[in-house]
Amino acid sequence: MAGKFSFQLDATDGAARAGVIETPRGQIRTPAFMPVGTAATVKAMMPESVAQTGADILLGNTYHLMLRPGAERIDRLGGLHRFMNWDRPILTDSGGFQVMSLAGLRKLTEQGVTFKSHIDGSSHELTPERSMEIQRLLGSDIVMCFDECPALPADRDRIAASMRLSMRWAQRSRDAFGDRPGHALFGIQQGGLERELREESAEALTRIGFDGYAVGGLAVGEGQEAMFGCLDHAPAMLPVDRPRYLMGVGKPDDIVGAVERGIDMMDCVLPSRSGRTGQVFTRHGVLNIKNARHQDDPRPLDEACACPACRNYSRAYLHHVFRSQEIISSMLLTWHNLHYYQDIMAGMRDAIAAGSFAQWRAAFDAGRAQGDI
Ligand code: PRF
Ligand code: ZN
Repeated sequence: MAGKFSFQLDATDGAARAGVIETPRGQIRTPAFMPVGTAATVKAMMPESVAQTGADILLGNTYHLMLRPGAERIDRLGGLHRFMNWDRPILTDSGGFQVMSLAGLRKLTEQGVTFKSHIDGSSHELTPERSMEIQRLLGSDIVMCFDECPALPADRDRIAASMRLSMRWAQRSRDAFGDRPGHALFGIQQGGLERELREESAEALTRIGFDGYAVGGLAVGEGQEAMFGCLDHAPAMLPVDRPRYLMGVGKPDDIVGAVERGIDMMDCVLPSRSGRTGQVFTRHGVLNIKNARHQDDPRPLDEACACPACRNYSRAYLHHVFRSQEIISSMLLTWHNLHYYQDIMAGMRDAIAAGSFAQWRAAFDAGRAQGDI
């Protein structure tokens, strides 16, 4: 697709940033939260409903789509946007991280990774070159470098070796991606919780040159305090004029803490997955709709929320359909959770633009301290 990809930083407040990514498929307002549409669907949601929650961009997965229905098939059918009926931007993850967390028997070499499908046990290979090809066949707007990362805690030598391999793969990803106007390639910083390794990784990526930079290798078992400790320095190592994407994060307070530390984009399955398990995120904290205390409650999940679940249904109804395992339960709770996440992002964008992020943050904390919800 013709047209260009660009990032404009409009406002900063402390380390927090607000801006806009322009793509041929439309704008992405940052800080942005990307709902996860792993298998060419945000589970339980129509794409037009996802757009109504306020999402500008979705995340898709190389790993899942290459296995089923296959990247070549999606290409023949007109690409991922048309296939899933989402015409706004899509970012695709590159597959390495999902291979390591989901696939059966896997073998990692300099060349790439071979693995067995978690669906049918069939054998596959992913390399930086094949990952770039798959993401091109999908029609991804923001392509991620092929990388690898150890679960934490891991020893320093393991983290360093893995990071250096990912940096060699980043160069191969850059070479294989080529020049594709209107499509972006993001590098992924690794290095665990080690500041020097994060520096080394940021330097390697910056030298290669990318359209955006992700902070990878976090939210892999280290805990929030350690993650924030890393985010206190890692984002500032990356070019100020490019979007910074924190991969696979997180809970509402993780997201707020990440934006506070200079992150522009995030994705997480939490709001959608939790919607299917009855966990509801609100301004006042988390509630579980399964709990018997909701069965006679005529109130909405959150009086201040404008989503269809809150405008049209009581907690009693949502409790009933969850207990009855009715499909509408997943639909309504997912819609609410995604809407709430997008409300958080919009609130932060407005506060950063107004220079009042600290006040917004205090109100966010106060709402959650109210306790009984
Ligand atoms: N790399 C890639 N995808 C990811 C991660 C990573 O480090 C993470 C870590 N939280 C989530 N998803 N490619
Ligand atoms: Zn709601």
